[in-house]
Amino acid sequence: MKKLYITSPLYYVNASPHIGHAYTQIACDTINRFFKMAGFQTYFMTGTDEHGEKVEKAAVKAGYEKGREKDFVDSVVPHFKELWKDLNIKFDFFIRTTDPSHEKTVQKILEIMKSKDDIYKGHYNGWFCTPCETFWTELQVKGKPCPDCGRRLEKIEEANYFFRLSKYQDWLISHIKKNEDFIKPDYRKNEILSFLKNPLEDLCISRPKERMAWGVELPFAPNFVTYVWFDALINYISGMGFLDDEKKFKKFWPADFHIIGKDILRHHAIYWPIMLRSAGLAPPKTIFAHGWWTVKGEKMSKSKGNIVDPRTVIKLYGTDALRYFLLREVTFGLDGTFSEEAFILRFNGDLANDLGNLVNRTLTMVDKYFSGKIPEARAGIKNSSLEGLSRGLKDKATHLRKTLESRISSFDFSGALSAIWEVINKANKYIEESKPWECSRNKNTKNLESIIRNLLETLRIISISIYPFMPVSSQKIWQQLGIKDGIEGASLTETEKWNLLKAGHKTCKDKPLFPRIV
Ligand code: ME8
Repeated sequence: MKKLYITSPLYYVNASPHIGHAYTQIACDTINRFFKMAGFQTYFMTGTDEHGEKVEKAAVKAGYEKGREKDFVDSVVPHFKELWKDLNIKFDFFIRTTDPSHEKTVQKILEIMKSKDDIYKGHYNGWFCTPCETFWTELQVKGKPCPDCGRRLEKIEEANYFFRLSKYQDWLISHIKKNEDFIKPDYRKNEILSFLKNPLEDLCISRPKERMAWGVELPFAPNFVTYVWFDALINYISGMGFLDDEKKFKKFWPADFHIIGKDILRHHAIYWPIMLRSAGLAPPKTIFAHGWWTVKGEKMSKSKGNIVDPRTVIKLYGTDALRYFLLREVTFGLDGTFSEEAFILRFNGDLANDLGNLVNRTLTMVDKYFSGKIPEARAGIKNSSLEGLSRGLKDKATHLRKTLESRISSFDFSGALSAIWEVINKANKYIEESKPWECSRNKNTKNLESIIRNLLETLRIISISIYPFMPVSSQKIWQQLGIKDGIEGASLTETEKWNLLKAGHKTCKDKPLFPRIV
């Protein structure tokens, strides 16, 4: 069985999650569900990034004394878990960087690197951005604020430990050039390659405890804790059994997909592969950096007060509509603007009009013409125009799988959804063109059976195909088709088959899936 190991970033627990965080999770969950359905043994890991100065400051701000950071993070983590539940994010493991097994792994990796002389003690003289948890050199900032977030930097001059990034620079450049899927999209790969044209500075990987003690202690220097990024990146192997489950680790490592936002690409595409190389481990196969959701052209941030809270959207319009909008509206990789107007347009157009109506019209006809029972799979009249229309619909629906596979494998969620919508639109058009009401009027039962049957088969294929994106609606359509088993047990291969529904089975028409927003 083919395996797939997919990871999300670990979210900082300094504040509650917003639409941007939900976006990464939904993308990971969709890929995970899709490959599971395609027969892969998948493993999706997510979690929380709990150490470092940013979280420590948030703890103090929330009224926790220094030394009680763990109580603070324990109080925040449930908010993340609850939101993932509300968004239907199905992960295999939730890792916290305060898990003892993770901390042990961090220390083990540090020891391996130290024994290879890849870690040394030096003097740090530069700048630090707490909101980004990033070190900057004088040359990079030239008296300006943080190049990433534009906020004020803190000057740091102190003894610290360093990791020899520079030693591996040539190896990394050649690895990126040789492995075209390593950094995606290609324009992000080019950004990293151009960054690597300048010599890499060694990375400062410690903070002295006297200034910042909320972190994993360096095993060879108890007065220091590990720099939060160095600690957090190691989750991808610590949560995969690097120390305690060799069999699992061998099976799933290297990770297939690290899905991240573009702001944390340098950490993932430069620090992380070099850390792995130093520790004698293989780099991940693909790192995909998606864009940002902005509000009126600005990145969402708590301090700007322009956060879109996913819970509010879910309450108003439902989880599936949010999942659909985020993955359909913007090409994965590019930035997108979140607005209620755009959301409502998609909802009323794609969900209520196209998909919702198709389900509703089809099941209404099953009730009206066949007392709610699935008609026999009969061929219509040979060589008729109906036969041509029906073949067109069947071909489009049963060929969908290949398109979905190629688009989702290249992270083109929007393209995958638009391929599904082509089938939905074709089915709606098929109703107009085949005119089942005329067959009913003319008592042409054979053709009427054939039309309704074809529509039901198309709905069956659509409900499997939308499952990775909209698991709740997919299950609802499945149930309306009268299928008792859960949709999560369905396989993608069933979308290539026709006439699988059992004739005579009762359908269960329900209320509209997506009532129009007025
Ligand atoms: O960076 N639009 O955590 P984080 C889209 N702990 N994505 C957004 C976004 C937005 N407006 N805002 C944030 C960290 N994100 C580290 C990761 S991994 C070992 C450590 C995305 O909570 C962001 O790009 O600040 C990132 O991928 C993720 O949310 C977590 O951000």
